[in-house]
Amino acid sequence: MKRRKFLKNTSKLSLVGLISPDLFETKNNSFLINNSNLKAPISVCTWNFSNANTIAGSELENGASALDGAIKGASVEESNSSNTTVGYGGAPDSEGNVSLDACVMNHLGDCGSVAAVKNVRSVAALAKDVMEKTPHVMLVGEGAEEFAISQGYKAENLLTPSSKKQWKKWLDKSNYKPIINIENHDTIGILCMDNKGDFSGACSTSGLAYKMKGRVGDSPIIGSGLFIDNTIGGAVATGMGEEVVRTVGSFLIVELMRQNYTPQKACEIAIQRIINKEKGKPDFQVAYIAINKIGEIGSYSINKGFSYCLYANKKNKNYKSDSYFN
Ligand code: SD4
Repeated sequence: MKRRKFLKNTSKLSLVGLISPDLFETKNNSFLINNSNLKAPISVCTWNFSNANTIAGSELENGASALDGAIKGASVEESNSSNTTVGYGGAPDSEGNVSLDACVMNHLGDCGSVAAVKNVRSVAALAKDVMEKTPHVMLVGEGAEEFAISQGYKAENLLTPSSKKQWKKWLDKSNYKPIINIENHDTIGILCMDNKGDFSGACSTSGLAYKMKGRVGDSPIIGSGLFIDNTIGGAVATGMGEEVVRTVGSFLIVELMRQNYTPQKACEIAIQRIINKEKGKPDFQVAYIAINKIGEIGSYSINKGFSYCLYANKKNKNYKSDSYFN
């Protein structure tokens, strides 16, 4: 309650100019304070993953920690073979091998990450194991796979017949070109606030379809694909990972929220950073979602077509995100 009051008061300070809006000019130059009525637990995730987000939300209702809720939600998409951007059924690299990236971060600021992992679908859980059972933050490739097997994860071929067929079709032209919101979308980034008001998040992906062998995007990079600060909130990214890494997007959003920007405004500023580098309309998509300590939600993308799910007050709903270009 005290913190809530503090945030409201400092929001007013930012409106009277302690934080200069000119520093962060964006398309919608608004300082809307979206006072939230949302109460913990809350789960918010990228895209229309209603099932994943509802399962995460129900876990939280049943007393799961924010970290376990986020991993449970991510695992739904990791096992959804029709999602070709996450886990089992993910689109392969240009050589036909599915390789996965994921990370998690908890309320203590601890984090774990895995990248370029083949043959193991539950990479968000694996990232948690890296965080909890090793002295390290990140394991990649063979080392991550060996660690997974030592922890009892099942080794399996992640390339489904349908993903193989699509890849073979792509091979005919083998022209690497991301298509906004068609191919290369559907990474799950999920932010949870548990009954205690603590935050955690997870991000899980197979990356860009037909990427170069060994390519790693933003999703396993702490601060780019995901960042949590329990005193502030959290943010996650989806879309063209290279652009997110170049601007350290999720960390940027959390730091802006620390300066008392709303999650919405912080997401807009982070997208604006990417836009500023581009001449003309980018032919790729990047989208962010964010949440702060008082349950305010933000979401913004470069191009239209992005949506997110919010589970709160025991209900899950999909919301269309605002975008820079309409
Ligand atoms: C990546 N950001 O590897 C991921 C791809 C993605 O929805 O988010 N797709 O660049």
